[in-house]
Amino acid sequence: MFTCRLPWWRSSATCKPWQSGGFLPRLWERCQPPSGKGINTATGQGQQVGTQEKQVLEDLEMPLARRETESLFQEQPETGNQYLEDALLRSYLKTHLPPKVLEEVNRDLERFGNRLLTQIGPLGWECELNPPVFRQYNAWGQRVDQIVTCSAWRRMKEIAAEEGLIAEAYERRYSNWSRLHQAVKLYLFSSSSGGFNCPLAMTDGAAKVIESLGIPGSLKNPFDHLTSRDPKKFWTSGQWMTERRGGSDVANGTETVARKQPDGTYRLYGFKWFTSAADSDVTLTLARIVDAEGHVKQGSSGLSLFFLKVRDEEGKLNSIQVQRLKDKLGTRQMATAELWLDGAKAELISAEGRGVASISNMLNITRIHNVIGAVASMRRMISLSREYARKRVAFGKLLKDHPLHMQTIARMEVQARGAFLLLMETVRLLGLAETNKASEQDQLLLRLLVPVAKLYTGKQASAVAVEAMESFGGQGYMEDTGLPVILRDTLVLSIWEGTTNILSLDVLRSLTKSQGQAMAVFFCTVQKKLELASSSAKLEPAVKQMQDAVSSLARFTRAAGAKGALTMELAARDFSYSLARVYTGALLIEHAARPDASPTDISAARRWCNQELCPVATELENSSYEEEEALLDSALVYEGSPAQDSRL
Ligand code: UCC
Repeated sequence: MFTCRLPWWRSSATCKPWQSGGFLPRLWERCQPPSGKGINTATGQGQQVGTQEKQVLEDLEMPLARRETESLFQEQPETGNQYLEDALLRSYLKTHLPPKVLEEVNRDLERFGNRLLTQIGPLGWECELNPPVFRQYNAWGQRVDQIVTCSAWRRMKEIAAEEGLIAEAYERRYSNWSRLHQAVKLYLFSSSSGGFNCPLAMTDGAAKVIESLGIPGSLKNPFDHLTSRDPKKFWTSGQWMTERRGGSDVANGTETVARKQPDGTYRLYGFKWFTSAADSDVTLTLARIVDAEGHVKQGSSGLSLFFLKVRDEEGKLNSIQVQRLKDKLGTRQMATAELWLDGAKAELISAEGRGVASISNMLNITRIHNVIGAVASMRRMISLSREYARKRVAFGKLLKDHPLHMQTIARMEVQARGAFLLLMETVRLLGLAETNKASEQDQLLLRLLVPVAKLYTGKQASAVAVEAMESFGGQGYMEDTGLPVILRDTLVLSIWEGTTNILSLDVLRSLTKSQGQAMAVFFCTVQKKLELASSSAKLEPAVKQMQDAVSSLARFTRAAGAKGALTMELAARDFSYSLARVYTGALLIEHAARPDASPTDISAARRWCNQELCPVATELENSSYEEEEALLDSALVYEGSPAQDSRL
């Protein structure tokens, strides 16, 4: 089953049997339009039945037709070593890493690129074909609540440890560049990981929370496990935040309570509605502590953060019941469960009532992982689309020779490049912050860029995945090509870890908390990057467009100060998009202003800056937000619906 359904771009790794005439090429064969020759298409009215029968018999024999059809096999688009094929990644590393670090990282990534191709990619596909199953009872009617994962999934965990996909960031052997090295490995890993990037995101987030708490004694052992390179020792973590009443509104939606025990630990009671990678070893979760009178405090300040092991030493669940696995559109390789906590033993790890603030350290890391997933997904889809264009003939020539087709791919490429540089910038700042090398400005910028990058790249990735799928025509819609898997797994990126609107409000939160300083740092940083390009004639139009956008953004921020909270809320998404486009524009220009920049770097920067860079200013100038306030959008949306109709 496995070998038959491997998607074609992974073929170079394991599919030698069918590459030379196995099952999959026949699927392609069936998808080809019938050849004019050899297959009888001329069954006109006047045709004699006898002639038809003769023709059918001939067709069944099909000596010529088969030869013809076989020559019409579509050659498979294949990607090679992802690292070696990623010119932008390589040029970024060359530009930013110190030479000694570059040398080592380069070697590691080239080796890793080969391992992805030969071993990890096929395992990832196996994970897709063998999603987890839930076994609630054993043969004797005893409740076992087992989440059964496939061997490839478990192997992926070992590989993650061997490759140091978490450890790299915490060992800091390259100081501030370690975080970037880790992020690049995760970026290469993501699209081949069979969904294992999700538990790694949360594991990284948990390690980050523990580290930011100063690795208290009780968490030293878990921290060592979470950051281990030893496959036998490595643990993954969950992040159980979402309950029935609130995925976004965690502060009001969390019903789980924590009862203190005589030994100082807590027992948790509640229902967690989405728990991703529910097969993880440990988790962080929020709950409300019950006081001596049996009361809990509602709202955000009633929430505290807990650490717990999912199973005990014997492998028995920690007073947790699995209700069921979620039936999701995508990320089906990974078990997402509904869990009852029925007295799960846990350790309080935040100050009481500081649960949200503490877990936001985890959120900011998982949001960066989300960006990694988004950029990786775009890169994979574009690589495949580009390869296909080199091999597929339509209207008498290769797709790559059709200007309109190539324009479409080029537009996707511009998006992916921008998103990649935004990711690298965010991770670069994170690396500085984690090695005490970040200035206060760097930290403010990092806090602002995480939600901006998460919300913007999530949307970009969804759009690019849909567009890239279309570039394969009908083949893109076929399950056994593997493309629908990428699309489904991409669509979650704008939802989990905070939806686009929630993240837009987080952008405002970060600005408010810094009392506007983050915005000042943003402008200053963009300006510096633009100055680097001031002597480049080729970049002049892009720089001019950016200067105009920066002026518009500055005008908006000045005007926004005088507007009410409602206007700012209505503007939050457009504002966040504007920040993303302006900052990304500055990064693309900076990259294109390097002495050894390629024509592609320059073209990407110019094309990026050709779009509307500051939509929020346009909307404000058109009085859109005022109009929306006055019209009350809910009235517009519900006009004529039964609930609004007073006669009903
Ligand atoms: O769990 C999920 C799926 C897991 C899968 C992960 C895989 C991802 C990897 C992908 C790889 C391809 S999905 C569930 C995720 N849930 C969310 O993202 C929650 C969404 N909701 C929010 O983010 C909300 O904005 C809340 C929960 C943060 C709002 O809470 P509050 O309590 O109403 O917000 P407050 O009162 O404004 O903030 C409380 C404190 C404040 O600090 P103090 O008290 O010092 O002023 C805030 O500044 O928390 C601080 N805070 C933050 N600090 C809030 N958010 C942040 C932040 N992002 N960074 C720093």
